[in-house]
Amino acid sequence: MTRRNLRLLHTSDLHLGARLDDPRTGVVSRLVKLAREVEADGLLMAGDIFDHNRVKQPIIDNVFEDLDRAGVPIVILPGNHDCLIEDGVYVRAGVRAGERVRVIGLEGEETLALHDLGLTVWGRAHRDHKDLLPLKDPPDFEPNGWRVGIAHGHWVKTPEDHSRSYRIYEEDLDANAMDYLALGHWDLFTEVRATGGRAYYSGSPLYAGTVNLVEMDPIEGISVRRLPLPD
Ligand SMILES: [Mn+2]
Repeated sequence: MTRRNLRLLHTSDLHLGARLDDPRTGVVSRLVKLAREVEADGLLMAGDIFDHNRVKQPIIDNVFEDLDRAGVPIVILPGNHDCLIEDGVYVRAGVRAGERVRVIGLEGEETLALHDLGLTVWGRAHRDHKDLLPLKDPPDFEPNGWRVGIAHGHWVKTPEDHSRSYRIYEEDLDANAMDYLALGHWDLFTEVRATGGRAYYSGSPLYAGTVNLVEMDPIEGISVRRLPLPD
């Protein structure tokens, strides 16, 4: 795969279905509108897109229909709230590999090759409510093309953080030779120090008010900007 200019949107933690009276799915159509406005090549969704796995079927169906309207590849990583359990949201969404909206881990895979974009995406889905180290032991990536990681977990910054679940350690960040690491689990936008590439939490659009626009240029490198969602 060869590297070409790419524009990716990165978001996480929409927590759709958190309230029975308001599933908040309007944020999905605004996301799709933004993807069209900025002519994004793809969308990365780094976990907790749904608040829980008992979300009603019509809400799930609407969300996936809306996402499909973006007209570009979308990669979803199941988080701790929307983990990949049997009868969970993603199993009930009936998403199959090869379609436009893809869920990492649904067929056991951790790596998705998006050949049209010259992009490999790696991520480890939460499969249950147990603890998980989202960035431990990454695979060998293809030598060519863009390498993007997607992870849902807690960046360990201080000794207190060692008691948290889903820990992302400094050494995991350093060991991952990725061009961009799309993180989820935190509600606020955060730039994470990493030596190998660029790592960011997008934050939840509900709290951060923005999503990340990741511009990947084979000559200029990676740049990240925050964009507000359109009305
Ligand atoms: Mn989470």
